[in-house]
Amino acid sequence: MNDLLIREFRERLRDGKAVFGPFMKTCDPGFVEAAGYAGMDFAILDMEHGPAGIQSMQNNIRAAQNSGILPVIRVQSITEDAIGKALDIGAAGVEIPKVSTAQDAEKAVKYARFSPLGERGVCRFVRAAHYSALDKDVYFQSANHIIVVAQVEGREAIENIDEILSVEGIDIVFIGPYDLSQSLGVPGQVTHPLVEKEMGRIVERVKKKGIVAGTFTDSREMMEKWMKAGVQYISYSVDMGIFYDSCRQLTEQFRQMESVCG
Ligand code: 3PY
Ligand code: MG
Repeated sequence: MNDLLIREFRERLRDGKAVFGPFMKTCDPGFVEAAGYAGMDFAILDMEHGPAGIQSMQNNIRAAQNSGILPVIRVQSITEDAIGKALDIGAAGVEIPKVSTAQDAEKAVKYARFSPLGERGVCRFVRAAHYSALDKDVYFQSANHIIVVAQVEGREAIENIDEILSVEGIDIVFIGPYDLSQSLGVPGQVTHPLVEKEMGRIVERVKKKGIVAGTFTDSREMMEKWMKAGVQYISYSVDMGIFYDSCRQLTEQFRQMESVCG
């Protein structure tokens, strides 16, 4: 189920192309399916800021696999429980918030990968292992192909960026511009020169290390700016925000029509 999605995703990144997807807070798998049918590459199912619990997430993952969009879970913390459960229900990737030190990055890899790369808790009766229907060797090998995304989003992470980048097993380093802006004293100002300068520096260091850079964008301008800078994992807005924008635009169009027709 995930193998093909992960292979295609990794190939795109290896070819220097960008991948694109939203954060999603929905508890309704239908929205995840719709994002897949729209051709998006990945969905970041958000357990850090979203209300969905692990049971809803399991169905969100089924929907993602059904419509060909890579399911990544943003876990709530760098803990064995949060990371292990997300992978056990079948996430093809985990996105770890607030990775600020090399030790944080090491913990993320340790909890996300089986031996010899890490020490992920083992149970082969979970959805990811097809409830034991998958051959054990196949499961242990294929499970280690999952994508690990480390979010760097504060001053401490900036200070420790080289140490974080030297940890083996991180596929994507993702800059969280909102938390970063707060940490730099300009909360919410994600296009503030101070924030853009630090983001630019991190992107250069990440690329130099041969790691994929990612970030969050919530405007076309931001998306274009960071794609031009070589950011390949582009998250754009949030399901609720996308829905809100659409509703607002339609309402504005309706009000204009009303004033002409009515
Ligand atoms: C941030 O901007 O802080 C994120 O975590 C991504 O939205
Ligand atoms: Mg954040």
